[in-house]
Amino acid sequence: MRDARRVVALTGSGISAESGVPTFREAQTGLWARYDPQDLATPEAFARDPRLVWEWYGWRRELVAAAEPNAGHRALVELERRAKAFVLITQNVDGLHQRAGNREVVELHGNIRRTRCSGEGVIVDDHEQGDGPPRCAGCGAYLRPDVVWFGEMLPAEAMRHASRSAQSCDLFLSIGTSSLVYPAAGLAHEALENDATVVEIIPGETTLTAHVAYRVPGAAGEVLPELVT
Ligand code: BV8
Repeated sequence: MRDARRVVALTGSGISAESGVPTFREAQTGLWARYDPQDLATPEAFARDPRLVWEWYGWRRELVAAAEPNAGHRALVELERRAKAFVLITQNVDGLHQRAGNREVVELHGNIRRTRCSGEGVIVDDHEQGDGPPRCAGCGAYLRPDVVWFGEMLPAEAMRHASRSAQSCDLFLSIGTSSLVYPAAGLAHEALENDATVVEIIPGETTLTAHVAYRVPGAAGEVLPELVT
């Protein structure tokens, strides 16, 4: 990694697992065990049952608020400091990379700590806490988490920046992601098509594994500090 000139890291929920934030497809605990996150993280679910979806995000927000960045997050802060050029792209919505100290984080799927009006799209910082989603004081539409749901477009500028970075890097790290969700999962293939070395850091195999130069099996919090220092 020392002589890589342009490094890109793409992270998924696996990097936050050691901070106590359940990975996206891991069996959810307690009340939420019987729900498939993929069914809840959709505009249709929110339209059908806004209170259920709002409460699911409230539960996740509490988990995120109680979480601390782990050694994996901190290793990427060190990598940003050391690498000649470094771009951190995340699918995660927990804001832990920013809390660890990364200065520039490309958030492809939004951020659970932000709330926006589902009508006007503006970010709403303060709203009353009640059961079920509050309504926008301006237009009366429900407020919603500022995340990208399945079936929704990713933020155009973030995706453009991510794709350009993947196409021009010489080292692409895929960290803690099952590489199932598109278009984010396509970034590693864009790096491969441009002759970058792709390294996957993940405990098990994924659909990407067969295509990468190296897979480093293990937890991000253990592997990354070794790789970066
Ligand atoms: C879109 C926010 C236009 C919400 C999320 C082709 C092109 C474009 C779209 C599609 C396509 N094919 C299908 C689609 C539709 C869909 C999609 O990809 N579906 C998949 C499931 C097939 N994509 C979309 O809808 C996207 N929108 O493209 O719009 C469009 C729409 C429809 C049709 C065509 C075009 C929007 C996708 C964004 C959805 N929102 N999150 C929220 O969080 O509530 S995605 C969600 O999944 C999270 O953000 C999460 O980060 C992301 C990816 O999951 P992972 O992070 O990989 O998590 P997972 O649990 O799967 O894996 C974790 C891994 O970590 C595991 O392998 C585990 O072993 C490992 N691990 C565990 N512990 C550790 C570890 N690794 C390291 N260290 C550890 N300690």
